[in-house]
Amino acid sequence: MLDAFTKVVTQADTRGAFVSDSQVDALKQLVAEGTKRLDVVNRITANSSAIVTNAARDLFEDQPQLIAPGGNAYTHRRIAACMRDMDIILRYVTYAIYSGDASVLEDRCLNGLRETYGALGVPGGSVAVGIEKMKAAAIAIANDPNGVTRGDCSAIMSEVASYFDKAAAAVG
Ligand code: PEB
Repeated sequence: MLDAFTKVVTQADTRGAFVSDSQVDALKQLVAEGTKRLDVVNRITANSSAIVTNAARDLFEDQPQLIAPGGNAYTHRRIAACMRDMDIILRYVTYAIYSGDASVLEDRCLNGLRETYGALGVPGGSVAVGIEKMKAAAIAIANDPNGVTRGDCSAIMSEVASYFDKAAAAVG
């Protein structure tokens, strides 16, 4: 598992080089903007149950076949497993945002997930739709200008979006 700092160090070490000026500048920027990152993580974390539940409710409304007899989320046991999966994915997305690097999400959550879903008969495309719904809700919550110092959050928001997109692409 890497973070934005260890990634730069690992890459430099592979080349046997010092960390470059442009890499130092990028890390300086990351530190300078660090409060935005932590605010985003805090907001998503504090609202995680609502984000998961609303996304699942929306998904089942759009794709009612999932919860109909024969659907992969039919019976409460499977609905619970489905919501737990969405919660796990959201949790790993928050770890990626926190560390400024996708490797924790990739290595510990997404690696092999497509194959797992294939073996279980879980429709990956539907999971991807659920993830995109969580993305929309998470960004709406994280990007709310009320209650925080206002500033330009476009860079952190596109970074956040990229982690959700990565998760959706890994299973969809
Ligand atoms: C991944 N999901 C399921 C299982 C595993 C995962 C390993 C099998 C074991 C179990 O049931 O607990 N576990 C999960 C994950 C990590 C992990 C992400 C990452 C670290 O360790 N079914 C649907 C929806 C979708 C869904 C589209 C959006 O119709 C999910 C939710 N996952 C789903 C369901 C099951 C499951 C298991 C319903 C249960 C399947 C079954 O038992 O038949």
